[in-house]
This record gives sequence, C-alpha cells and structure tokens, in this order.
Amino acid sequence: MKTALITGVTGQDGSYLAELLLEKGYKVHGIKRRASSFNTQRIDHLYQDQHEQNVNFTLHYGDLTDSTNIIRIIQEVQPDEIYNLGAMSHVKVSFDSPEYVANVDGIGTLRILEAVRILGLEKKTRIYQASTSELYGGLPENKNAAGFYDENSPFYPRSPYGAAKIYGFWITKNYREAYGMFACNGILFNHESPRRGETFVTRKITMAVAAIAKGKQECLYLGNLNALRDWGHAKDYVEAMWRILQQEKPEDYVIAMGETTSVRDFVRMTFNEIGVELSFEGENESEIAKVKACNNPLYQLEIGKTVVSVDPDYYRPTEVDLLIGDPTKAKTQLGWKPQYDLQALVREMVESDLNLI
Ligand code: NDP
Ligand code: GDR
Repeated sequence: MKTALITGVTGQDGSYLAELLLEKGYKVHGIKRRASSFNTQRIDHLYQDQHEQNVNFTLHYGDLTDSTNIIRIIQEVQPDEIYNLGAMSHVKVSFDSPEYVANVDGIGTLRILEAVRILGLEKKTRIYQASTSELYGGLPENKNAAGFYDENSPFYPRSPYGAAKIYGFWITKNYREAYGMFACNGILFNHESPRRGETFVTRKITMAVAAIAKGKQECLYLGNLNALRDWGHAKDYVEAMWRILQQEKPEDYVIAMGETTSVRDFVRMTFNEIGVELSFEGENESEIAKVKACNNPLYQLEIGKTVVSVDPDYYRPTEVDLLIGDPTKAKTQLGWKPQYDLQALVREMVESDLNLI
C-alpha cells in the first residue's frame, strides 16, 4: 500500500486527487491550514474517525510558509508520493499580495523539496509540483508552429502568481537534475468543476446563472470577456497528476484540452444551459448582455433584461489574453485521455449550482 501526502488537500484539485488515490488503495495524508471556521467542505465526505482501525485518510495542520512543520509532517508520514497543490492560486489576488504568493507558491515548493532532501528521502519520495499555463503568459509569438503552447514553449509570466510559480517550476527541475530526485512539473491549463472556488470566472458565472434563473440575482458583473482559456475538468486533470508520478522517468508534462474559448462564449454556453439566449452589445467597458430569447418554462427571464455587465474593477494590471495547450506528450506517454468536454463540464457545473441554490 502506497502512502501519499497532499498539500492543498482542502482545495478543488486536492479533494478530487484524495478521492482518486483512496480509490486506488493509497493511504492519504493531507495538510490543511488552521482557520477560524471549518474549511474542509470539499473533503468532509472522506473524513475518517482517527480512532477507527485501518484509517486511510488523515489530516495534519500545516502551512507551506512553515519549514519546521513541513519537515515534521514529511518525517512522520514518510510518503512515497507528495503532491504539492497548496498555493494562493488566484491570479488577480496575487497583485494584492505579491510577497505572500512568492512565499507560499515559490518558496513553499522549495520547502517541500528541501524537506525531502534533509530527511534523506530523495530516493523514496516522488514529488508532483502543480505548475501552470500562467507560466506562458499568453504571448502569441511563443506558441509553437501549430499554434499551441507545449513543453518547449518559452515562459513569460504576467502576474506575481505566475512569477512565483515559475520559481516553483525551475526549482523542481533543478532538484531533479542536481540530486536525482523524482520531481515533476505538471503544466496544467485551467481546469474547473462544481468544486471550483467561487471567485474563479467559470464558477462565478455558473453560480450567477443559477441565481439569476431562480430570481435571486439581477446581474452578473465580469471583467475581461475577451480572455481565451483552454478549460478542462479537474477530475480528468488529477488523473494526469497521478500518471505523471507512475512513469519510469521523471519528466514535465502539459495537461490541456487543446481548445480555447472566450469568457464571453463561456457565459453564452452557461445561459444556453438554462434555455436562455443572450445578445451582447457595446464594447469593452460598456459591454452588456441582454436576454434575447427564453425557451425554458422553468426560468422565465424578461426579454431585453440586462443580465451581464462589464465592471473594469475586475480587469488585471497585466492580462494573459490567450491560452491553448498541446497535450500530445501526455496523451502518448501517459496514456491520458480526458472524459469530459467543455459542454459536459458546463452542464455539470450549472446543474450543481442550480441544486445548491
Ligand atoms: P485552490 O485554490 O482550490 O486550492 C488551493 C489549496 O492550497 C487550498 O487547499 C488552500 O487551503 C491551500 N493553501 C493556500 N495557501 C496555503 C498555505 N500557505 N499553506 C498550505 N496550503 C495552502 O486551487 P486548485 O485546487 O484549483 O489548484 C491546485 C494547485 O494547482 C494550485 O497550486 C494552483 O495554483 C495549481 N493550478 C491550478 C489550476 C486550475 O485551473 N485549477 C491550473 C494550473 C495550476 P485553504 O482551503 O485553506 O484556502
Ligand atoms: P485564471 O482563472 O486567471 O486563468 O487562473 P480565472 O478564472 O480567475 O480567470 C480566467 C479569465 O477570466 C477573466 N475574467 C475574470 N476572472 C475572474 N476571476 N473574475 C471575473 O469577474 C472575470 N471576468 C473576466 C480573467 O481576466 C482571466 O483572463 C486560473 C487559476 O486556477 C490559476 O491558479 C491557474 O494557474 C490558472 O487558472 C491556469
């Protein structure tokens, strides 16, 4: 039976990964931060009373800013695999807390690698680092000849988050080369789910559409509707993380769907899910979307009503305009095959938010 340690276990990916590893028969340990109220909603269904026998899921209090705590937990758990998913993961918020994000997302990665080395576990413990498509920064000239970002595309981060994660990427690669550690980067493009944090754009949209449908919200305020993202389902992406650590050789992989969609079209698709057609008017800061048609007897929205409006407060000081990844290496070497397309993802998120509301 293998043992895994997950940082960021209370997050979207951590919760799906914990489920996957438990299904595979792992003993799973997770690090959660102390908070003044409960922050374990996404993993409460996995909770096991620690007094029972054969406990497979254990939580430890900890924080990626605390080396002493990281070293102690890794010493206690002696993991075969560490998945470093813990991060301040919101790009816009990283402009407000740049030093904190450097500490957690950048140096936090170093703390994990160094703890493994200090404890002499270099040959035992495999490490997955949650790298990101934000490393590319969306510069058009850095795409490959086919028009995608792949494992060889140059990086150009456009936020304090991206800059911190680029340190995490390189220090992971360096420890692999310097000390022969099995340490890998998954360069994951955006992935979403009903468990996505409420302030990321997809979830903000699906929650708002559910609330508008049920008469609990008037209008959805968004930032840049022109941004293009390559969106997949988090469940598919945690499967890739696991596969990356099961290979013979440690390598870095792009995980993406290979298709890109604008925020505007994501809004359109989400409203379509509840039978509402939108018409978009205006440009940039003055852009709005009105109800054009309503084909669902359950949700009778008034024709002509403004349901989406742009608020420039949500713009970022520097934006990543377009992301599209080439997952060929992951598909051929890992045998990774996503189960969800964007339509199925949107449907699951809308259904879940309609139920929640
Ligand atoms: P979430 O924001 O949902 O989860 C982040 C997790 O990190 C939470 O468990 C959070 O704890 C924890 N965390 C935050 N700060 C600290 C800290 N100082 N010490 C320890 N833990 C901390 O992110 P996702 O699940 O979406 O993403 C997982 C990882 O993958 C992140 O590193 C993210 O940057 C990266 N990534 C995500 C992508 C995506 O599209 N989802 C794409 C590419 C990379 P708490 O619950 O207490 O806040
Ligand atoms: P992103 O995700 O920045 O790509 O980072 P997010 O959903 O926050 O933004 C995607 C795009 O939508 C635009 N946008 C808005 N975004 C938010 N959050 N809120 C809005 O109101 C809004 N309006 C428009 C943004 O400008 C952006 O272009 C995510 C995170 O999960 C990172 O941790 C991860 O590394 C990357 O994906 C890959």
